[in-house]
Amino acid sequence: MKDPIHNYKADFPILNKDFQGEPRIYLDSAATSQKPQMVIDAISDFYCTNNANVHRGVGRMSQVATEKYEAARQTVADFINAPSSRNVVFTRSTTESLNWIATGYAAQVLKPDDEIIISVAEHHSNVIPWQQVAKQTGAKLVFVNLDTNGQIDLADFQKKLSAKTKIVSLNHISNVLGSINPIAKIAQLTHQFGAKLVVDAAQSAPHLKLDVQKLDADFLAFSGHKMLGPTGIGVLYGKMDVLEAMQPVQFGGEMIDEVSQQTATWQPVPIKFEAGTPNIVGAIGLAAAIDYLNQIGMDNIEKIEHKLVKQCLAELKQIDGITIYGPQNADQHTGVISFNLMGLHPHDVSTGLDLEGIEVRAGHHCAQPLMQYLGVESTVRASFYFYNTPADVQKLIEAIKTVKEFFEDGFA
Ligand code: C6P
Repeated sequence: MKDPIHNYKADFPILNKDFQGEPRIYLDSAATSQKPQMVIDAISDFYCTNNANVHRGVGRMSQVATEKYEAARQTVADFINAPSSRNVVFTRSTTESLNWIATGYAAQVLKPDDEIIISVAEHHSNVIPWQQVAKQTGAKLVFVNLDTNGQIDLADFQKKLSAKTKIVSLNHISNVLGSINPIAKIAQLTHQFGAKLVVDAAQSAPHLKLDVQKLDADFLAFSGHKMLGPTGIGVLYGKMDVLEAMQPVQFGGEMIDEVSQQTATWQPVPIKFEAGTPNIVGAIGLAAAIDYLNQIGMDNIEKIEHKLVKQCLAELKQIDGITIYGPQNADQHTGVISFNLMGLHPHDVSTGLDLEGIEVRAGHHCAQPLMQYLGVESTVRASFYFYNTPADVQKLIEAIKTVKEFFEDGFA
């Protein structure tokens, strides 16, 4: 277990270096997180000492590679408290997981006039697969609104839930607002109508202790790269009944049981979904990332981020002409803060911050329906992780003030 005042940046080679000769503060972890040396070493060690394909050869290298790949699946299962490693399917990303759920499960069960409920705050990855499935099946896509804190409006949700609802698919944490949805409560309401709940945990898996059994989600999706792991590895968790009912979306080597000229049968869950050579080193890198997160403890990560958010919100609120979107109180907030400055375009603000050595994101954050709902085209978004420090927050605030003064003086 790491000491709570550990200098986390020291574990991340990229955070200890200048970028293009200048110091830089990384506040874009909601887009992708940085990687600790431990993860980089796990990837490099596998390629240097053990590289072989999995689930195929009887050779010892292949056997050890298979053991490591399956151990990584167990590490993920333990991290989210899944009943078994069989509930964990490796995918490429949250996006791929959600697409597979929509195509492999929902498209098989939905009928014309059935309803899928999502929210106005979903990432495009949790909108477009449902639009496609709705078109394909004749089901209707229904949008639930947000309350003043940027969370799912539970009254509106209950109004829209009905016997027609077959799928509810919602984010656990909004990638724009940082608001946390009460998933366990949403699951209880969803299940009263016999519908299935899909949770987009892309922004929660890196930051909160996830317990899929307590949340009672039927499906849950997240990406390795936002939680210190490499890109190209994602997770699709499912309860066994829905995974058994779900059809594979990709076909080929490894996922089959027997193949004849005209027919084929599948391996059991989860291998039936993992056609072809999987991202072996991605899974091993993700397991190393989880080991690192466990050394800190997800509770400590929450505490560190909560302090940063509290400091940042308090300081931002002192800036004239700022609009902060989402919850205004740090207790309901994770480390994602979106804002705009009156009269300034978010892209100009982020370019100004970039020149000040601060990496943030500006734009619609792949959530255009949310931008329409908020009545804006885009926002500036700063997103924190446990490796950020109070000094990083202070530098962000000073840089925002500098950028604001620059533009205001420029236009005076
Ligand atoms: N959000 C962001 O900057 P992928 O790209 O498949 O790893 O994750 C997609 C995704 C799905 N849901 C939510 C809530 C997300 O935040 C994301 C990724 C990044 O906000 C990149 S657009």
